[in-house]
Amino acid sequence: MKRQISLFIALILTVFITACNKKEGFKKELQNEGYKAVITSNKPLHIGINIWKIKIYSPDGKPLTGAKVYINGYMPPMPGMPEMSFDYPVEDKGNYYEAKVNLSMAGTWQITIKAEKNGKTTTFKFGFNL
Ligand SMILES: [Cu+2]
Repeated sequence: MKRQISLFIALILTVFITACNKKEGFKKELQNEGYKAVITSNKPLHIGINIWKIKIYSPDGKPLTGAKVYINGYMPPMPGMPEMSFDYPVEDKGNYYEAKVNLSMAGTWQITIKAEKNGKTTTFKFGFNL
């Protein structure tokens, strides 16, 4: 009976851990000139609106708060389709920034994040295939 109970608990834990892993979502770290941007999302990259939590750190390691943050999504031209470029809304949430990134279709995306504070602009870039 004890053995059955521990097997049952092991099974529950396995299911739980698997479910958690599936929910892991999306995480990306970017660096430029000592600045760092960490993007996290509850959901993996998907077609539609992706909600990204973006934390930006200055070279001293402290969160870069009160910056003006811009995010652009660019898709190069595809056969039968011109290039596309979108500026996404970004909200300042205090110690992080929240962006609603609408990835409107499958294909190659290039993301540019700009953080501007006190006349200094730092740019982060990355790309992926959706
Ligand atoms: Cu396209």
